This record gives sequence, C-alpha cells and structure tokens, in this order.
Amino acid sequence: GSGDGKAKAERMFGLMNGFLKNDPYSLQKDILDHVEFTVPRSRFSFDDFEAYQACAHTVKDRLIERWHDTQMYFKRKDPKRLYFLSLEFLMGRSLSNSVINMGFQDQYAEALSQLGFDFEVVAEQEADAALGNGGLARFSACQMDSLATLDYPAWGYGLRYQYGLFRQVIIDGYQHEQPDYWLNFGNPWEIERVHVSYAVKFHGTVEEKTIDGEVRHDWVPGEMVEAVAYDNPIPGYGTRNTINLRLWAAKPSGEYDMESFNTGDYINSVVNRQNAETISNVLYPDDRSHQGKELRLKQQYFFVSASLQDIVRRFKDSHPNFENFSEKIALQLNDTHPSLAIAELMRILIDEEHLKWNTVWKIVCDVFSFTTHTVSPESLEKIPVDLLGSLLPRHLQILYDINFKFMEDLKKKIGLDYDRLARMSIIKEGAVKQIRVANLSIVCSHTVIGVSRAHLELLKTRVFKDFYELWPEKFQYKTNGATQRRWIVVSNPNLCALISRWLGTESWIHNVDLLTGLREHAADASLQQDWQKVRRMNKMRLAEYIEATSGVTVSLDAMFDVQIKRIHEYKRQLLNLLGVIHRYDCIKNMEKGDKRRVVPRVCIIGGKAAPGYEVAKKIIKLCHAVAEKINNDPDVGDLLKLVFIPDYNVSVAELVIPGADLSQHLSTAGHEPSGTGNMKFLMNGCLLLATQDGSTIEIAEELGVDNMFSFGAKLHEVAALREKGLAVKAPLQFARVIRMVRDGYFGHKDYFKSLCETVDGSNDFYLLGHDFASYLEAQAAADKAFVDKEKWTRMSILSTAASGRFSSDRTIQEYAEHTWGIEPCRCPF
Ligand code: H53
Repeated sequence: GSGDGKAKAERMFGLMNGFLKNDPYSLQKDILDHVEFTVPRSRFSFDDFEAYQACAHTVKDRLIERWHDTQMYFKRKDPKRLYFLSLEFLMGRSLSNSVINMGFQDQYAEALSQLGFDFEVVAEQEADAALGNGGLARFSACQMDSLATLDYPAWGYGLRYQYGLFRQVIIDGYQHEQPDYWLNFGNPWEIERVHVSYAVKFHGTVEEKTIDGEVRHDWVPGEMVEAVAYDNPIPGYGTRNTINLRLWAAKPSGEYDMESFNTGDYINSVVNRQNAETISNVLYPDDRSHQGKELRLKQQYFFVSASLQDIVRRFKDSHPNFENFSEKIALQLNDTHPSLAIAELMRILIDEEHLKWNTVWKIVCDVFSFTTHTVSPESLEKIPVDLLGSLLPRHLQILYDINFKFMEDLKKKIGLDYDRLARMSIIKEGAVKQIRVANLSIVCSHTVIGVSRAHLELLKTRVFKDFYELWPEKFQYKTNGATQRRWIVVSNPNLCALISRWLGTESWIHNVDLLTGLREHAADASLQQDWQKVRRMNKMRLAEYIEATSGVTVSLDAMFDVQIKRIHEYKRQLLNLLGVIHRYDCIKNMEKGDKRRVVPRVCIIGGKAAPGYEVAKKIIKLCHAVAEKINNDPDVGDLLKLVFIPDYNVSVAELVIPGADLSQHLSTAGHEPSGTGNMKFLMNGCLLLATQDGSTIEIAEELGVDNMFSFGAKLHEVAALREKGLAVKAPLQFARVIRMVRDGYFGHKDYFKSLCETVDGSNDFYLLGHDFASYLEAQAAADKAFVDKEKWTRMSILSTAASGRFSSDRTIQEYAEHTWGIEPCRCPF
C-alpha cells in the first residue's frame, strides 16, 4: 500500500548520506576506498596506475549521480530529444576532462598531492578510448561535449569495439599495426547495463500473412545476437547536466538455438554462439573506402537496431501512441554509416507496432537529418543487394518499396529522364546491384548537411547535384567545430589561465565568442611576454616527448612546424616532405656564412595510414628515410630536424598542438570537406600554413588571410589544371627533389619508385608539382615572420582571438536551432 511506500521512501532518505562530497578530504577517503575495494590494492601500497584507476572510479561515482539527476529531469520534462547515431567516437582520455567539466580540478589536485601523487602524472596513466579513425570520429566526441555543456537533451549511440583503432608501431621506418585491446585493464568510465539488452536479428526469411485484411510481414531470423548497453556519462562544463553515450556490445543471445543443442554437439554449439561477439570486436581502420564486407554491414545494423529498439522503448514508456513521435525525437545520421536506421525504424513501426506505411513514412521523413562528410562521389558507401538481401531480407523489401515510391514521384516531377532517374535511384543497377546508401539517406532525411561552406558548394555542384536541383531547400551547411574545453582548458592549462587573466573572466570557456576580447591586447608587450613564456613551456614539454619517442634532441629556438592527421594522398604529407628535402638541399648547398640566415626548424609529422593503403605507408617510410639522413648530417645541425611522432592519437594531439608554432593543412583545394585540426591549432595560437580548402577558407575570413600563410591552387583552378594534365609545368626545384628520392639519395630506391610516380607529370592528380612553388613561397613567408618575434606573437594572439567561431558549441547551437529543433533542458543544481 501507499503507507508502505512512504515508510520505505523515508527509510531510503534516512539511509542516504546526501550527495557525494567533493572537498579534498572526502575525495581522499573515496579514492582510498576504491583503492582497497575496487582496484583492489592496499591503501599502503599502490602505484600511479592504481591511483588513476581509483581516482577514475571516484569520478565515475560523481558522474553517475549527475547522470541520474539529468536523466530523471529529462524524463519529467519530456523535451524533444536528439539521438546522435555514429559508428565512431574518438573520446581519448576522460579523467582530466571530466574533473574539469565538473569543476573539481583543484580539489582533486590537492587530494592527490597530499597522498603523494601528482594529478597530471596520474591522468597520463589512462589509455585512450580510440573508437574511431580520424576527423569524423573526433568531431563526434567534440559534439558530445558541446551537447552536454549547452544542456541539450541528447544521447549518443555507437558501438563498443573491443579493439579500437590499431596502434601504430614503427619498425625500421615502416608502419606496423598492433591491436588496441584497450579494455585489457578494465574501463572505469563505462557502466555495464546488463538489464538493458535487445535481440538483434540477422538472416532468415520473411513470411507474409494476412491478418484482418492487412498484409503483415513476419521476419523469421536465422541468427540472433544480443546487444548489451554500456553507458559512458558525458559531463557538461559548468552545468550539472550529464548526458549519455550508449555503446552496444554483442553477446550471444539468451534465446538458445534448441536445434543444434539437441543434436548432441554441445561443444560446437557453445563455440558457435560465442561467434556472436565478433560483431563488436574491431573497428574498421579504413575511413574512406568501403568494401561491402558482411561483418561491417552487421556492425552497422547491429548498432542501429539496438539503438532504435531502445529509443522506441523509451518513447513508449511515456507516450500512449506514436502521434507525436517526430515532435519528441530527432535522429541524426553521422554520415551514411548508420543509415540502415531508416529501414529499421520503418520495420519496427510497421511490422511490430502495426502502423500504416504512409504514417510511418511521414514520421521517418520528419525525424532524420543527415550529415555527409564526403567530397568524392566514388567513395560514397554502397551495399551489394545480394549481401543485404541475405543478411536483412525484410530491410531489402522496405528499401525496394521506398525506392519504388520515390521513383514514381520523381517521374512525375522530372519526366522520363532515364539517365537522371538511374543516377538518383537508391538501387544502382548493373552486374552487381547495389544500394546507394547516400541516396537513401537524402531521400529519407528532412535536411542534408555539409561540414563547411565550401563542402556544401561541392555537394550542390558535384556530389549530389541531381538531388540539389530536386530539393534545394534540403541542403545546408554547418561548419564543424572543436570543443575549447578539451582543446584549450584540458590540454593547455597555462594558456587557459593566461586568457582568463587578460579577459578578466573564465566565461569564454562556455561562451567562446568572448575570445575576440584578446584582439585589443594583441600588441600589448606584457601580454606578449606572458604569451611567449606559455608557448615556450609547451614547446619544452613537446621537445621532451620527441626526445623520448624518437631520440632526437631539438632546439626550443627552432620553429616547431607540425602536420598531424591521417596519412592520405590528398592531405599531401608528401608535399611537406618534398619541401623538407628542398630545405635540406638548400642548406647543403649554402656558403657557410649564409647559414646564419636560415630560420631553424623542427618539422614534425604524425599520423596513421590505413593498413591496406600502400602509398600512405610509403609516405611514412619516406619520412623516416629523410629524417635519418637529415638528423645525422653534421652540416645541418639544429637548422633542420625532421621527426615522425609514432602512434598519433587524441592524447598525443593534446600534447603536440599547444607546442606547435606553425601547423600545415595542405589538402588540394576541393578535397578536405572541412578539417578540424586547423581549428584546434588556431585556438592554441599556432599559425596556419594552409591551402584555401574546407573550413580553412572560413578561418581565413575570420582571421584575415594576412594572419596566415596561404598558398596553392584555388578550387576553381583545380579542375582546369587537371584538364590540362601534362601541360601543367612543375618547377625545376620540384623535379630536383623528386629526382633525389628516385635516385636513391635516401636509400630504398626501388621502394620509393612507385611513390614518385604518383606525382609525376599527368599522374599528379593532387597537383603537388603545380602547388610546389607557391608552397615554398608560403614557407619563406613563415620563416620571415618567425624572425620578427613581436609580429609573430601578435599573429599568434590574433589566431586564438579568432577561434571563437570554430567552437563546436557554435556548431551544435546551429544544429539544435535549425535542424533538430531541440531546446536546452537544464537540470537544476
Ligand atoms: O570528417 C571531418 C572533416 C574532415 C573529413 C573527415 C572524414 C573522416 O574522418 C572520415 C571519412 C570522411 O568521409 C570524412 O575528412 O575534413 O573535418 C569531420 O566532418
């Protein structure tokens, strides 16, 4: 009865100690408790790693409190919610970020120091969560931080890979891949929800039945896998709101396959069941090509099906019917990877909830928005129809139905233009029939979003031209962003403090537009001095790291010149290397006296190559071969060093970016959809040397192109240059450095032959030859500016001051207002 309930509640409150306390003394007690009972070790003897584990558990306890409050508050207020579906999240480390966002930084530092530990050292024990490849995945992580900080009622959904992105090990200058078994020592940040699990079906057949005069589809699966939820709390900065990143792990289904168990082959039956877990085993390490592999398709469907079952279940918990589904839910497709969600939502609502096709179609078209991160039509994802039909027979039917209706409508609009109909069809006809996942996503989403202004232009004119002409109002852009919490506050604490001191407030941490306030001080001698001091300290940290990882000693007076990102031909790390070779060649041929005028450089390159990407792997080897030669040449000394930083990941970026003087963003115009690394460097006062591509165009507008070093063919010139082919002349210096590589000046002559051919004459698709001269000019301009310390520091301060627009807070606000229609829902403290 209710009397019992009341007594019980009173008892519960009586037993409750109030919220966890966050003063240093309470933190110490909690840390030691976790040392003894969770880790478990003796409180009289534990090391940095164990201190990290215990600390992480105390943070998690506090996150859980806030998580519960937030979710309860969302449930009570029932606002429209956003679900962000992404197959990749590059979260990196969590300890510092969580502690800072929750506002317990000083308390933790003090608590640990009294126990004889250093917070920074303890934080460095954490392994990166690398459940993603590159820009797309890190952007997802930044968006989660902004969603939480801006109090949006949002959740992320993804896959809990056992193995994250491979570890890059360099042996003899070659990249080798090693598995990243990041869960080996446990993951204190996740909450396993054994009771939140869903069956996900595969294979089998679809039976049609007529019930009450209506055709029903009954999918009888051939395989079932259980999806178990693991929740990762995401704390906002300066708010109690803590949102959720729910990742699914595959487990053998609880429903036994009686058939095989009864045949007496018990051992094999158990072993087969275990195969279910392979679905969430490993992240695909290739971010741009899709090979139509069954396992990949299974991953996509697995995470999408579990997420939608979860979303529909939550909706049904507090709504009597589906009438206002699309007023309460926004579903964001992060690229085409989660696009089977469209067919899955239709299947659930039609086959399981028995709604009518037209009702469901309306819902689907109202809830989905789709962000594409691609510029080249060739790399758009396609799924072989046979594969889909065998794995997801019911979904194939649904896709055919969607396409049939779409084609009929389209004929009415554009007439019988069969070429265009064939191009726009969701099904690509041909020897191997395929599903065009992008076409599906466009047809079924209310908005299609590009990741920068330039990217939208390419979508309109190249990638999705036909669709743009059909539905111009569907197409928009939201320029990417990065979170200043991780990329300034966590990774550059000294700069953070300096900024707050000069702005007289910390509010820029959640209102980043305030950074423009630095502009008026850019020439102030005293700010400049502090600024230089902070930057030099960061360089020192980086220099120590370089020495430890590559054995090269570098001078802090040199310009630290950095290019870190995935290795891709279009990103032109090769252009960088050829520039370094040219610089080396110049130094070698100089009179002794002239060397005094050389601006010393430390050229730093880092990034992973997809395991099957041969050209990219050769670029890594070339970097090592050139480094070997230069770094050991007594004629060069500190004037030039070349360093490859191995195993580039989020935490390496946090160390490298604050210590960079110059950063390079060299993509051939029209090839980088946006780019977000450039924004992180900008925030940290690093000058950019870059082409006019992707988001760099917008950075140049904000910053003034005179405050960066811009070079290279512009977008409108690229197509014409390619048409000219052989007639595009590369400068003599270009031919010379290529010849050095080809003739074996750096050894490995045969191995580098094919690499040289990729940039030879008419093969030079990415226009390295054409852009080389202007690249060298931009480099010379950077040298010249670096010598003038006052000017350089001013440019550096102006860079940080201009970075406000490139916060993911701005991006998320734009999405929230214009695309998702969600509003802040702030949990009271
Ligand atoms: O997505 C980033 C962009 C960046 C773009 C990147 C990306 C991937 O990381 C993987 C696949 C893909 O098609 C695109 O290259 O320019 O900033 C986030 O939008």
